[in-house]
Amino acid sequence: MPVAKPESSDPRVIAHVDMDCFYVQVEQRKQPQLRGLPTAVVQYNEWKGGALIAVSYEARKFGVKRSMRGAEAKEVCPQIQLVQVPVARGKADLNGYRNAGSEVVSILSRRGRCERASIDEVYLDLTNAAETMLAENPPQNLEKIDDEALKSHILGLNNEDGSDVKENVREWINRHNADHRDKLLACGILIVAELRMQVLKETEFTCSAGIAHNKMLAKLASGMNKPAQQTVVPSSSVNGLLNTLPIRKMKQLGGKLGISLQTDMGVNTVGDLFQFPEEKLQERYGINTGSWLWNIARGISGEAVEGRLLPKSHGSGKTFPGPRALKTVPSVQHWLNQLCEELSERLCSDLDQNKRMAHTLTLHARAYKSSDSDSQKKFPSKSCPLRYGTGKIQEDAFNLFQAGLREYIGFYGVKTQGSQYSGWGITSLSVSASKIVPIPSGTCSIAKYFHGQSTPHFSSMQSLDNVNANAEATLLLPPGSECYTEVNSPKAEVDFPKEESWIEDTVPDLDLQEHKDLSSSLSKTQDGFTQDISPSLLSGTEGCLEQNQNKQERYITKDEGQFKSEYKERKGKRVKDKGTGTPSILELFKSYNPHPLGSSLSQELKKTAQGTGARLIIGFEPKGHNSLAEQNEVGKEEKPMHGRRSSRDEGDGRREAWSYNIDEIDPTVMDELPQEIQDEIKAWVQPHKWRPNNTARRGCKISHYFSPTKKS
Ligand code: DCP
Repeated sequence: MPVAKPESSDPRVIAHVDMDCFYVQVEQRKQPQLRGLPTAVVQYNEWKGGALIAVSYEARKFGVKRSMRGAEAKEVCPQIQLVQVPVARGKADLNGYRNAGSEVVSILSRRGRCERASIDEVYLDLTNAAETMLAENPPQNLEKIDDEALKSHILGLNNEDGSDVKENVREWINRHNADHRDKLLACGILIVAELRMQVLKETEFTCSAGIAHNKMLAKLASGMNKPAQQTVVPSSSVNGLLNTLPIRKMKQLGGKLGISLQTDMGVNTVGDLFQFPEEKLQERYGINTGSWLWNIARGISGEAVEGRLLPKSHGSGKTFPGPRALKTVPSVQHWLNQLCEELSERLCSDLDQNKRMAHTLTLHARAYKSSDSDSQKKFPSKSCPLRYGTGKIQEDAFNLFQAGLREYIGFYGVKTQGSQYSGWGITSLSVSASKIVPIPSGTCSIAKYFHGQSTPHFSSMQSLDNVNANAEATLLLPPGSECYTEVNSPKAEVDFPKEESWIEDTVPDLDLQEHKDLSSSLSKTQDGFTQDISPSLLSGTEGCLEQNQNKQERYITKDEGQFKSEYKERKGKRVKDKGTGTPSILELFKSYNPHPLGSSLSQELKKTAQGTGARLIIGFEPKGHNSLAEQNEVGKEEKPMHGRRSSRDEGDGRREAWSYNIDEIDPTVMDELPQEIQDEIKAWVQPHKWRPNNTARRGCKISHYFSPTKKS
């Protein structure tokens, strides 16, 4: 649920910048002869001319819309130029668009904290830049104001018929008697206009922007005047902006909460929401959500701009509409392999360029059953710890799919169908990698990890006796602290590529989106998690080596002397001057042979596991394993599984991937679970620490959650 955060009393200057018809602009830059012509980018699937995924503003004038297919667009605009999205592995290849977005981000991040929100959207916190401008060169003293700034739309500014609109804007910017908030916005107008012009000059792309005192209002404003314009929301205009705004247009209200407000409370506009007392909203939706709703109805939002230039997750997906639905397990496996290959490439590239590793692999699918009264049932999304290496990701994703399918159609349906059609179809598939954290740097270097010198993951192991206490402390820093800042600082020598994005034919699930938003707010309320690197995660990075061998090397600032000299020998002149001369992470992995089961680390793991005898299976069961629910059924109790082990655990090498010593539960995986389940697990793991929060709801026990017949 969203957490209500009061807006800081100090006014902020926030901008939301959104590229105009982004994919079209990227294609027009590649083919300049298309500039100024009605143009659209169409999806890979060519049926009826392909689905339109981006439409130029020239084409929009003819009534061409994104919901159309190419053939339909040709009917309303015969001269339209249709450009097919680039293709790789039988699906859209968005790398060119991601990289183009990164070019823009690197320019926009020059004036303040920058949060990359999607492939073509960015939030900027320009408060410091605006305060500095106000102190040193306030707008009221400016004689010359750039035309781009004068073209701004200031909500609430009275542009009477016949008055010179630009002159009105100039007066507003130059006002001496404006309050501090408006003066800051005036600075914001100038800064954003300048940034947008810089983007145009350096990339040839136009963008539009909203400028306000918080993210929510800035985002609402950026879409109001497109293309290539900016819109400003002074405090005095907030109520006017929100009053008639449909409730579902608000961030986080596009899903179930928005529907509930409409159907249960009769709220259709933000103005309707404004009428409800805070207590009433809290009564219906809980304290936090109620307050949050009350605040947003007034345009109040304390959500901060996160300093994040890199994506929070990577995803790859594809839809299979109508007759293209996948109806056999082998066909699903074929496509999963393609998607996982792409995902793995992006993970390797992220590891290589940004020194980051993802911890959680998630599979989403949409499905139908042709002969079932339960046609509303959704295909369950499944997650597991992410292991690096294309083959491992493929294997794990396929296991996740099978676990989901078992739950969706029932165990026997999966068992009996083989490669025969058995009444189900998959209409969309996607895999994503999330919980991406930087590899701890400095004292907690990856080399030390391999040499067993420090890692919180193994810090409890007796045999790893040379644990460096300082290193451990560094590792335990929550996200957002040292390690993270280093990677995200605009000055850091990192590329800013790759944004989380889903190809057009991956239909984003609004409910899932809402869930994502809500769970991210939730996770912020929890303790910072340990930035550990699990062995399952590390084994397999050797796959990245091959994939990246021919790529330009980037360097990490670490002190692994032995690797450094080896590296220099091998790479010699490939050392770039912007790097530090220290080895690339990939080189580092080359020097190590991380066999998942044969490694000493794995042996340590096994020893520890045997020592405590405590294991917990999270999320789903691999083939040949009892599910947690099954285990509980056998034991006829819902209790922590200390000391309990399935007999089928023995001798199955894959067990390492799915089951845990309870000391080693990956907190990032726990974040995926419902709060009450998280509390329950935490109470088992660290009773002294978590018992106060152990408020599991009745009927929401862990066995319910994992059970295929889960009702709650
Ligand atoms: N996109 C996609 N599939 C969708 C929606 C969008 O592939 N269903 C891609 C193509 C868009 C890009 O994402 O160019 C950005 O989407 P926007 O919604 O921001 O739309 P545009 O940038 O195309 O146009 P606008 O100027 O209206 O923002």
